[in-house]
Amino acid sequence: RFTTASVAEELITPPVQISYTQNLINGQFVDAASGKTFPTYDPRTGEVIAHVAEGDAEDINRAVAAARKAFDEGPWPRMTAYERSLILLRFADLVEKHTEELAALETWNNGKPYEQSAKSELPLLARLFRYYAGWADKIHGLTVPADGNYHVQTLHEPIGVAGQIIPWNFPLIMFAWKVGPALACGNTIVLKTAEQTPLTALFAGKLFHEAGLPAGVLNVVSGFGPTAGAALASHMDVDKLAFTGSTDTGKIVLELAARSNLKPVTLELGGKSPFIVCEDADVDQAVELAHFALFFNQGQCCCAGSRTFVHEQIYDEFIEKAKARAMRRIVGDPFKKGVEQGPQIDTEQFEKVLRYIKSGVQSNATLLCGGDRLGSKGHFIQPTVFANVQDDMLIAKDEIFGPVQSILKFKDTEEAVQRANTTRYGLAAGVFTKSLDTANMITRALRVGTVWVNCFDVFDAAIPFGGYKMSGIGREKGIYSLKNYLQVKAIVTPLKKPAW
Ligand code: TXE
Repeated sequence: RFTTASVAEELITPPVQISYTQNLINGQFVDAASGKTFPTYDPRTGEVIAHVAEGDAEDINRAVAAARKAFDEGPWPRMTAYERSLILLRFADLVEKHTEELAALETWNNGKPYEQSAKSELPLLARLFRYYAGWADKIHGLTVPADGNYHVQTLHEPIGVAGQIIPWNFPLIMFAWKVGPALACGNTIVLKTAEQTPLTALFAGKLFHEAGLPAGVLNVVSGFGPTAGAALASHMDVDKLAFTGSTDTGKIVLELAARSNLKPVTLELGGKSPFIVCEDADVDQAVELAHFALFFNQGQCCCAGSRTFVHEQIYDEFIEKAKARAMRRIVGDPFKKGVEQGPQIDTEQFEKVLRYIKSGVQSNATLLCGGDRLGSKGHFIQPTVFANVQDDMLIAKDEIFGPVQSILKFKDTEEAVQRANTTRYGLAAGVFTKSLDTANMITRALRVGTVWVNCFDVFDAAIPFGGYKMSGIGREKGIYSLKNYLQVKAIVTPLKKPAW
């Protein structure tokens, strides 16, 4: 049986009020043009916690017009870079001041453990903005030694109005990955949040204005993908699009961008990341890390280590210990201290995960533990572990996005790498070994954007993140993220002869 904090007992009341539910356009909180609202939920119970303005094409038009004006006429791109960096720093200070409210709101709307929100994600949010504040006044072009008698220089200019569409699994961290580099480079923004988690970005938008951000620079619109999201992706006045979400929707927004004004697009999409445990591994440590790699954030991570490849020498011991670890996982009210796993985000995702579990059983993978929902209300799922998973099973190929670990056996490292690469995705991977030679071989052979060796989910602000293959286009975070939000202008001036 699972040793779970009971999900049936009385739920803790979140220590926060919901203050912002309207769209944030041109520095003002406003109702949707249509007057419509949509409900947002507590995933612990499935109950409505607020009604939020439902933005659609007209609200996106208004937000883009505000962002356009703020870019073309406003002070923001014309301020000194230092002044811009100070606003980002003030925002980071306000995030720290309001950590408890933001963390409570994030957990209430998303279901992730409050301790994770408060102790790891909120500090990272502040850190990301301080990191980008540091870049704001270090962005500059080059002097280019061209043939002929010319003085040639490049200017790195902001690209203009950035359209940004984010998902629900890390609402505030995704806010930071998108908004941070765009603001540091002097752009203006229309951000569309995920329909499941509209609340914290509105709060963060309010704090940005308190920090001194001019009106119209950051506009936040709540709404659905096919209406608000599609309007943003296809808008003629949006100069750049950044998207995080599913691979299928990534294809749609890329097409919308191409068919409208050919705005450049960066995409951060799905994954099926391998976690390779070599024969020299300390089994206890490997089990713990592989468990974290998959179950963190209810398994709702694009980079989740969702294919655990284990060497045959240690396989039997590993699967027993992986099962024991999953059964010790504490599932329950995410506001309760010590809880490791809260509910899945919504009914759709909850049902999707249960369908994949069923498919694993039907395809004869060995169900070691879990396999069902937990409790009778909300979207809680038992930590589930499958052994004897084969490469061609759906659970080994598709992104499940839930607390379902699939363990596969391998004989030698070359085989593991070859199988690890046999996927349409290429977001991330984990390698667990004591051998430097093995680590060097595997890290170079894997076709993925991040390889964590003997660690996982290290998300420092300076480390680039993004996918090979169908996991995306471009990189976020670090120095690499800046070029997504910059245009390069070459200026060529004849020199009076002789040059000197
Ligand atoms: O994703 P969508 P969903 C994966 C994960 C999950 C699956 C489906 O496997 O189970 O995707 O999740 C907006 N035009 N990931 O349905 O649809 C939408 O409103 C413009 C991986 O939530 O991709 C939201 O803001 N925008 C992932 C955002 O796209 C549209 C994180 C993501 O939603 C749109 C989330 C449209 N036509 C899910 N349709 C990751 N990479 O981390 C939807 N959207």
